[in-house]
Amino acid sequence: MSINEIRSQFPILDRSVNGRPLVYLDNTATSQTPRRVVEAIDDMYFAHKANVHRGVFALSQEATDLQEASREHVRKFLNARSTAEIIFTRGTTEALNLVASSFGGSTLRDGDEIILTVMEHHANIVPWQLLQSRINFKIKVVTINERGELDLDQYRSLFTDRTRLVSVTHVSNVLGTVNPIREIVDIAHSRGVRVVVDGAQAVPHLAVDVQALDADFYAFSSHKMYGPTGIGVLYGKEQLLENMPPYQGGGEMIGKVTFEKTTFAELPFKFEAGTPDFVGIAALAQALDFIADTSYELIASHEHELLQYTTARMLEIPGMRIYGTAPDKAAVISFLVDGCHHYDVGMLLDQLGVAVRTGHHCAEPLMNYLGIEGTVRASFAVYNTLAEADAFIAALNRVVAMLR
Ligand code: C6P
Repeated sequence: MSINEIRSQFPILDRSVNGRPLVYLDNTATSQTPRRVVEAIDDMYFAHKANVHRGVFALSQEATDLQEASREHVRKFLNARSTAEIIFTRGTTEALNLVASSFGGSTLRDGDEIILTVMEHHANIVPWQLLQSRINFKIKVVTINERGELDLDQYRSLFTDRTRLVSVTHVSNVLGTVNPIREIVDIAHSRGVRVVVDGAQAVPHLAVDVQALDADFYAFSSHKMYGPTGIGVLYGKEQLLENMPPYQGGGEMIGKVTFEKTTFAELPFKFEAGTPDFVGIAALAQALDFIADTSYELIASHEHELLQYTTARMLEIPGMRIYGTAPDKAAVISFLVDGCHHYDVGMLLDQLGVAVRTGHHCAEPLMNYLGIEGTVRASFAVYNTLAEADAFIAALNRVVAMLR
């Protein structure tokens, strides 16, 4: 499939912003949505809307079937063993809160330790800190080298006989670094320690096989991988999920309720309290099909070309500093230009039609570690083109000339 054929599936890419053709380079925050996903949402609302797992009537059965077909799609997508291991959430954030509250809350004890990394998104830091108000455990932090890669020797040295859990991002939303998850998992498992993986920035770019990674939990959001907003997935090994208490209470997650005692539903429903976003869940299957039809091979090779080309062109600009230069890197470029404030760069780029993100990217501890307030971040998706990279570089040169 050509990039132009891919682009034609995303109507938003044809619009202009501030009188210029839109160059959308904030894909790490959220990617754009192909027509087939929006059509699936329409179809759910216009033809199949009824509450799921509740009605005996045909419409409810159809909605339920579409939701559960999507769960099977996600199972295949991650190569999970069973659909019991696929829990729908509101996003990565809710998935990580679920793990911290339910798994962390039921397994950690006062005096225990967990390991995070300095490149974590707030969604993989704050839920653990909230849990610290209930349990007095310690958070240890893996640092990075000058390329933005995790220091695995230091990681190994953090383990003690009180280490109970490692929670780590697969791909950094700031540095782009692709972390060696299998190695990280093996090191932890050899000490009997469980591993949670934040896959929010991995699934848009690379194929994930949870069995090959041997991760105990894996979380991601649909809206960053061409799917609808408001939907995420938590994968967990069945035996772990089986032993965890429910995260929220309400309809759907129960077996039998009396005022004296409530029993809980089987997996995965035990963790899906209330009416789910069955419209979004059904449409997520179309995003997975879009990725399958496009293929991760094409996504990876095209994004790699965009990354290499844009990085080289950016480095021609005097005073350019790029944060994150790992050889194994997703197409995310965080940068600062000497003498230019990151907000000014972002706002002026917008005037020229280029959408990038500025600020701390919800990774303040990483910014503190790097000794900076924030960066400008340009991030690519499979529909971006080399011509857009050129437009971005031309706009950036103009902005830098203006600010200096
Ligand atoms: N990062 C970014 O611009 P939610 O908001 O739940 O869909 O995803 C949270 C999240 C968790 N982990 C990582 C590594 C992430 O990058 C994100 C979201 C966006 O970088 C929005 S802050």
